[in-house]
Amino acid sequence: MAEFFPDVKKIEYEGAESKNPLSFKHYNAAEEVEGKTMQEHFRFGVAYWHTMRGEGADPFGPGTALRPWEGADDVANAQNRARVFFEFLEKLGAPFYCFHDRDVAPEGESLAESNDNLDAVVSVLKEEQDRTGLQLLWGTANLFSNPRYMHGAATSCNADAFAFAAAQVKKMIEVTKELGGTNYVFWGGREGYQNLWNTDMKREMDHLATFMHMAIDYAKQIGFTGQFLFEPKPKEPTKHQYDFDAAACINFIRANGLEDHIKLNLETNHATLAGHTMEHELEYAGSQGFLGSMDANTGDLLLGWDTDQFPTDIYLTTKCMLAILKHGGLAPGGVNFDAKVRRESHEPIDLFHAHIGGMDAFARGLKIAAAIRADGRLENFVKERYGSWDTGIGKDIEGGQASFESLDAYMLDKGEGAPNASGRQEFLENLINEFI
Ligand code: XUL
Ligand code: CO
Repeated sequence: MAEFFPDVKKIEYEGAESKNPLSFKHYNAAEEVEGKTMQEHFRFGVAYWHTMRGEGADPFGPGTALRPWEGADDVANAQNRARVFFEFLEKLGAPFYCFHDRDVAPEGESLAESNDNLDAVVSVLKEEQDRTGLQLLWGTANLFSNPRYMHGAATSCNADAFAFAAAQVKKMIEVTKELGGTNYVFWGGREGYQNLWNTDMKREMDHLATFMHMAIDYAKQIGFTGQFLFEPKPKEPTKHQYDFDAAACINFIRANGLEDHIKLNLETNHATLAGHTMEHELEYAGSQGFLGSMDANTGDLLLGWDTDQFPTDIYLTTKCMLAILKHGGLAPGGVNFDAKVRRESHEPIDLFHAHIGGMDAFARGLKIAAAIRADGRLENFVKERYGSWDTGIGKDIEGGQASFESLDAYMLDKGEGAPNASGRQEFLENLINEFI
């Protein structure tokens, strides 16, 4: 088969001194950090929808991307595109990928035709996985592009839209199983509302819970053991998405008895749209036992939408990796680049620059986070800050040996509490800067 990136050889780790833009300066797949290789820490994934299907269109103009392998929107070209993708993955050295059903194969005139189209491309994906050893991190169904989902899918007012979505998810769970995917993602594309005048919120959310129980039952029935993941996002396309943020998702999961089956796939730009930082979302999910995987990207804080840019900010990746290491890592999840090159970066080579930059930024974040943890001053500071809970009255409260009455007696006797210590925020910010 002809090469589609003839000017690019396999991207190698060349070290921090290298000036070769097509090399890794920090991502060294085999290098061990805290007892695991970088490859095992990150489990980097490439998003098919952005990398292969993103053309750079925006509301003001059509796509600009030069993609010499593109042609008719038919199954033959979809199969060829899948082979191009694996050449890209192999040369980049990312071990995983992710896709929606409709990214890889054209939608047909009927559900049956769409399923046939999908099968025809999945057989190429399978062949390419077997040839290269590359793996599927997660599969998902596109329940938001087709006009039938204008009111949502599992939360639509139209029961047939729910039924169609169920059929699509059924098929994609089967496909994800066939390809050995380690996770399956539910991003609630249009699961939300624009206007409460026409919306029965309670009924819509109950339908979403019913949908998830059906998905879990079907996965069990066919023996799919991958992890189910919810991907929170607060807005866009709907004004108010039901999966707003980690806290809203976890509440929904627990309220509907889904906690043994669903974790979270957190995305940086979704966190910032929700008014949070990504480290907040990672920490919240991790502390509640729901950290599953991440969609790595970054937003532009001067714009108010999901710009899905590649992450290059070392502070951001350091904070992400501190949270991920603290909560025991992401596997079977991973770090999927849900990110796209800018409309102006329209040449195929830009796809390499973008992914190399993201992988290197995460590798630096990992090394910095590991150094901060090995140093121990940050951890000790936090431990000491909560020292009043390790002995005396604090220990009694945490141990369940206190009541309002006993605390009232304690304070009446003591008169006033112990003085507060400084939070030392600036001291700690300076401490982190020692490592960046
Ligand atoms: C949308 C988004 C999706 C999901 C998968 O903002 O992030 O691409 O990751 O459906
Ligand atoms: Co995403």
